[in-house]
Amino acid sequence: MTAVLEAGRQDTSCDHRRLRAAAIRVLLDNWTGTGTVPSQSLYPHQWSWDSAFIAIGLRHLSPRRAQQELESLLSAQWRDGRIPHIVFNPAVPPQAYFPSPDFWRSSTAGRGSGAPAAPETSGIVQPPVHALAAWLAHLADPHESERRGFLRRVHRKLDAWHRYLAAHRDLGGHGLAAIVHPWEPGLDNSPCWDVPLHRVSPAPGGSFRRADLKHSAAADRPTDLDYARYVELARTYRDHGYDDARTAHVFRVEDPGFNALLIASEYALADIAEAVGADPGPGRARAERLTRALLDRLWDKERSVFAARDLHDDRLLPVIAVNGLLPLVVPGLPAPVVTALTATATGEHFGLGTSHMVPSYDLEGPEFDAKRYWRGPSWFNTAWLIHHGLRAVGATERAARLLDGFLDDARATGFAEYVDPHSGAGRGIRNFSWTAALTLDLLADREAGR
Ligand code: 9WN
Repeated sequence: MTAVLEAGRQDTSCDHRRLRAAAIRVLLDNWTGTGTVPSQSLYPHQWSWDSAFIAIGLRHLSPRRAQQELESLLSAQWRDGRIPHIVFNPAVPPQAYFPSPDFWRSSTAGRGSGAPAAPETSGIVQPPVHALAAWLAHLADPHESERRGFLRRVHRKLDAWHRYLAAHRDLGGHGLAAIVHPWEPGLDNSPCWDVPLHRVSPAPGGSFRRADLKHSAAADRPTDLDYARYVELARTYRDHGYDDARTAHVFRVEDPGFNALLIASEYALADIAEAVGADPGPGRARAERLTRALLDRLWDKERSVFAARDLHDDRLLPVIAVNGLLPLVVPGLPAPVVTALTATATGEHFGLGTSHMVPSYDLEGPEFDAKRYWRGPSWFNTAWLIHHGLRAVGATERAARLLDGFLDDARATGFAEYVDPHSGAGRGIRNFSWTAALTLDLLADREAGR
């Protein structure tokens, strides 16, 4: 018996070693010298929340590289504090990704909002996971971080980023940050955005050329009609100088995922402030205020899940999706909310424990599609966040099972972008950077016995 157990353990550690080596290979291949592309084919530039997740994994490989990943992203920060969702690599041909720099025109159209003269960037944002990533990157090697003055440099920039969200994005006036484009929450094609997105008149079909369908199956990606709406929204924002006060923002939504990550990052920013000798009080106070607003505005008691609020009519959108589970990462939620949310995760809508990881959308919802991105498939970054949320609320057994499922799916799919929640089949592209990075992070946890 002991021999069998011992052999099983050796198999696992050998599998883990191979998985770790494969994940490192993906990150080395996708490193450009200053940052990491999510994918060399589909996403050949630097993306904002991808870089945060990538840094969380890179810290196990090279804490210094993890710091560089975040600093290269922050070097494209706008003067108003926004961190753009894409930082374009000038060496990549414009036709490799759409919308390309000549669509966003950040250095000219965004000049009034403080876009840098170079590099070119997009003008929208993505979820603020950066302070959390910076704190974790620092903790991986505090001496190296201290030697490079990392925390001190990023503290000011991350503080400006959070201030941008508080000053320019509280479009509802209740203390939460609003998103103004479905690409901003990172869950681009989620059925959560269907109602607000359908108010947007699509850009004319011939006015742009998609690049994504060269690399991914059409059945996995958004429809042409939704793409035309994304383009129109971005064009309108651009034509108003990316100025939130001047743009009418037809699409404006308070998203529980975006705000939950902001809260986690406000706490991390407070830790960073304390470490550099600044006052952590304001960051913690902001986190507490945001938590109260999240509960008041976005907790859908009837459905036992957090939901997005459409600021067009100030109503909760009755859609159950994975962004509604992400507040599990928020410290100090009331116990009844945690109990109800955990029950929702394990119930029929997400099937945590029987699904592959956590589906991006309600398994029983009318829009469920196991293939199309963010309309059903499970993603590795949301699974990683929910794993940590479950651990933090003491659901350790469930968290451990989710971790095992994550590692199995990463291995079986060659670090896919997302997977079918029923079959586990990989979808989208392979060798996706945040899948590899978060694999490294969870392997490190497993090795440490967490
Ligand atoms: C648009 C890069 C990004 C992720 C998003 C994911 C997808 C882009 C796209 O890829 O969005 O930003 O072209 O579909 O939805 O979460 O950051 O990996």
